[in-house]
Amino acid sequence: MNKRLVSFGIKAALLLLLVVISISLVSCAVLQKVGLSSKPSKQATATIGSASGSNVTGIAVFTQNGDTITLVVEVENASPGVHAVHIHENGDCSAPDGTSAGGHWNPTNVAHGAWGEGEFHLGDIGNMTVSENGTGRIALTTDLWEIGTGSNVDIVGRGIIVHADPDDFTSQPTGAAGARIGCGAIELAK
Ligand SMILES: [Cu+2]
Ligand SMILES: [Zn+2]
Repeated sequence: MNKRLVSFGIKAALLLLLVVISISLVSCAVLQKVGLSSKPSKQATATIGSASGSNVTGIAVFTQNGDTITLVVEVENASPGVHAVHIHENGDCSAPDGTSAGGHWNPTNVAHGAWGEGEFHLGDIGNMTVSENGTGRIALTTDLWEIGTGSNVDIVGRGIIVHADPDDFTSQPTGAAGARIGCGAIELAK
């Protein structure tokens, strides 16, 4: 075979290899940015259904990044205004009024309160504002929870509760947040 032809062939092959490597590197980075990486971070989710005769639906997503977990709760068809959101002990929404979810999740055995201020339950997420169109969102990032470890601070198997009223952050042990209008069981994402 012609020497020049062979040399051209090798150069062309190397160039093609370089292009393929670049494309795969870029697409990996893009996929990671949009959260579609083949190796997703640990996640847990809860599908929120209505309770106590409400029409509330929603979703809660817990995503781990290193030592921190970010929770995003989003609801629809809720009454406009301020609604308390908590993690309760049981991932059990079988009772029509949500009472099967038990009390506030409180693995550290402290008083109810406002997140990040003095004593507070590990389930004291806070108050979510629902707008006129019935949608609301609350987010929280913390290193106090774990996902799927089976430890006493593992959020899997617990319940998310959306209340009719705001949390006053002082009344014990519930924050006087009223009826339970939304409930979801927290499960490890597959
Ligand atoms: Cu609650
Ligand atoms: Zn509490």
